[in-house]
Amino acid sequence: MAAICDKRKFVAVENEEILPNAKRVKADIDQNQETAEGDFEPESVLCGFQTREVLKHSAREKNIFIHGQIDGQDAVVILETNPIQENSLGELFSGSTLKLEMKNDIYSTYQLQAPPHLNEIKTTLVWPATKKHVNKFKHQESFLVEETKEDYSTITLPYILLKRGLNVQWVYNILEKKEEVDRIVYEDPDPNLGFVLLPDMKWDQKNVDTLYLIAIVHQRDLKSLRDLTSEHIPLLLNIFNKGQVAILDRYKLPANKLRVYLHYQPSYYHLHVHFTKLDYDPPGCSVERAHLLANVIQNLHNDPEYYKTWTMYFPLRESDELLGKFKKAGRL
Ligand code: M7G
Repeated sequence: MAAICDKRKFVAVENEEILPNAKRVKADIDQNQETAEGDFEPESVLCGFQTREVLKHSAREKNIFIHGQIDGQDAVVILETNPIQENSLGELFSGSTLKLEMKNDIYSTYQLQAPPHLNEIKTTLVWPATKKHVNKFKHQESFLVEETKEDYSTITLPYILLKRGLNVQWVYNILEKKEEVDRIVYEDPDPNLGFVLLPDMKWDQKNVDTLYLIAIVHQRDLKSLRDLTSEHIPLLLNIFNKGQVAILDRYKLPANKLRVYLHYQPSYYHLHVHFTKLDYDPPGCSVERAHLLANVIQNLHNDPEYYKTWTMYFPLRESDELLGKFKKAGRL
C-alpha cells in the first residue's frame, strides 16, 4: 500500500506553486463550481482518505457511503461489492481457497477467498465534494412536495437559475468529448435532436442485469421535464427510438426489457433520459420520481403545455435546499 501511495503526485493549478498541502483544487462552493483542476494518480488517490462519517450503510445492498477528506478537501467515497458474474464461476471454484466456518451433517458454510481480480469493489469518488454531495448521499427523511406551475416559477426556477443545484460541468465534458469519450455507446450529433448515450456512472458495465445508461441531449437550454412542450416530441422520439436500437445492438436487450424515464426533480438540470433494465430496480425508479418517456411523449401529444402547467409531485430530502425554499414559501 505504501509503495502505491508514494506514487501520488500533485500538480498545481494555473499559477499556483506546487505545494503538497496547497489548495490546488478550486472549489468555489458559493458559485457551485466543484470542478477539480488538479491532477493525481488515480490508483493512489484514496491512500490519504481520512474518514469523517459514514453517511449510509446497507448490509442488504452491500454498499457503504463515506464522507471524508483527501488532502484537506471534502470527498465522498462509495464502496459497493460487485455481483458475482456467471462467466467467472469456473475460475472462482478452481482458483479459490475455502475457510470452513461450520459443518453439521450435510450442511457447511465457508468464507471463500477468491483471486484478487474476482474480488474487486466498485468504488466511486466525488472529490472535491460540496456540502450538497455530502447531503445527496446521506440517509435522510423524504417529504412529498406539491409543485404548481406558480410554485415552479416562483420557487423552483429561481433556485435552478441561481445554480443552486449540482454543477453540470461533467455533462459538458461528455458533450464536448473531454471525458468518457471511449464509453460513448451511441451519438446523434444533431444540435437540436441529438444526444449522447453512455453508461451511467452507477453501472459497472460488467453485468447486463444491472444495465444503466443515460442519454444526454445536446441542447443546453433544456433543464428538466418542466421545459418540455410538444415542440420537443421529435427530440424525445429520437432518443427513445435510437437509444433502444443502440442498446439492442450493443447489449442484445430489446425495448420491452427496458425502463426508459426522466427524473423530476433531477439532481442535474441538463435534460437527460435514464435507460435501465426493467427487472433491475436502481435508486430513483419509483413512481414519485420517475416519469416514463413513453408517457411523457403521450402527455405532450395530448396537451402541448402539459409539463409547463400541471402540478407535479416529487420527494425532496430533509436537508435539500429546495425543500427549505418550499417551506419558507409556506408550501409544506
Ligand atoms: P439525475 O436524475 O439528475 O440525478 O440523474 P440522480 O443522481 O439523483 O439520479 C443523473 C444521472 O447521471 C445519475 O444516474 C448519475 O449516476 C449519473 N451521473 C452523474 N455523474 C456525475 C456522472 C458522470 O460523471 N458520468 C456518468 N456517466 N454518469 C454520471
